[in-house]
Amino acid sequence: MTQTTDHTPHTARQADPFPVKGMDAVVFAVGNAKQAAHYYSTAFGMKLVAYSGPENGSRETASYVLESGSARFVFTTVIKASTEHGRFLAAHVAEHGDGVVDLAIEVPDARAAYAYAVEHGATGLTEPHEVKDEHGTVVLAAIATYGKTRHTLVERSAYSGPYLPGFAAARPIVEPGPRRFQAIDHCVGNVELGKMDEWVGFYNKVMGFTNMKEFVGDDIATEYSALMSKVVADGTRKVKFPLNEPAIAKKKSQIDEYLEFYGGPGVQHIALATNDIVATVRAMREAGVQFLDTPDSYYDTLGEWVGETRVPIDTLRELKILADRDEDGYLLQIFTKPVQDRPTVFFEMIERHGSMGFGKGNFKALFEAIEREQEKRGNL
Ligand code: TYF
Ligand code: FE
Repeated sequence: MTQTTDHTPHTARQADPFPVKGMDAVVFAVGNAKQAAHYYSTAFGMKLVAYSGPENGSRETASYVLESGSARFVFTTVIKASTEHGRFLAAHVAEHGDGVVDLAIEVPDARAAYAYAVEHGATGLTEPHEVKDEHGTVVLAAIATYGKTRHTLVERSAYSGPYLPGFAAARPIVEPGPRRFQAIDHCVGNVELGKMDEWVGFYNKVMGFTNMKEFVGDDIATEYSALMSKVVADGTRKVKFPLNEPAIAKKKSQIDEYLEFYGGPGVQHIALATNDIVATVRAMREAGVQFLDTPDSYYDTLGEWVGETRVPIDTLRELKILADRDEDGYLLQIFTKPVQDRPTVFFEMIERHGSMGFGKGNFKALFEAIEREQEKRGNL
């Protein structure tokens, strides 16, 4: 199922060709940013920290910036399209539904990062430029990735404002409770049949990202997953991008379902790191978030192979949390159902204890759960 390949981070061998500090933000284009901000506040426990809209000079778009620890989400919508950017956002929502338009990466030097990427074959979308306000200067540049998704490269070491120039500080929408997650763990892209290796190569060349050892090959794909998957990551393993493509299997691939309803390649799921998945899942379930179901039979044999975990098996069973172990440790994870009407974007909550993997021991249980949902939608 898992084969070993070279997954030595760059830093172990040579200077990192494309240094990154981490994920800067996940930017969503949505139909109703005001309501999205409310959902991510109440259901995901995030804190609204900044806003840009007609009240502070942005007449075309409204954007809400929410944080949970180092994780930052931005929800943007169009109020009245009058520029190319506004028309892009309006068309994006019309064509793809709510989705991710930008996996923004914080870099120490945006000009150097952009130059390296474009030199190595990236399509430049925005040349490096400075934006300033009373809080300092940010350098921004952007390159294209799969579908209509982009990577904005953000250099913000000389900036102290709440997000970017043009945004005003905002107060939380609801009284914040305990934090439900503290970081973005990984961001997964779905690409078309036969394109996974091209996009892996893109990240290898353009960003110097290296392949992690965990992947789903065609053996496992035809058996039950109906997808192939590889993971690329930066030299420090702070930014991890798994890439999926559909596989021809016994059942219609969940990736094909995504591509059909999203209208092309795009971000499939965002995994959020928590250090108390039990409290997080309880709070999210109470707030009405729906998670994929896991049959009781999974828990009947779990203890035999996963060994001791922080959380008793009965609690995992109650909350339908999955567990996996590899040579480095274990992880606990759970997946939401899609968070919009289209069967497209969803989230994963993950609590890591040493394991750097993605839950390969759960792929069978997970993909069967996804297929049960596909069947309910009539898409299997
Ligand atoms: O990110 C991952 O690789 C895991 C497993 O459609 C996964 O979360 C892979 C594909 C998928 C759902 C989960
Ligand atoms: Fe994942």
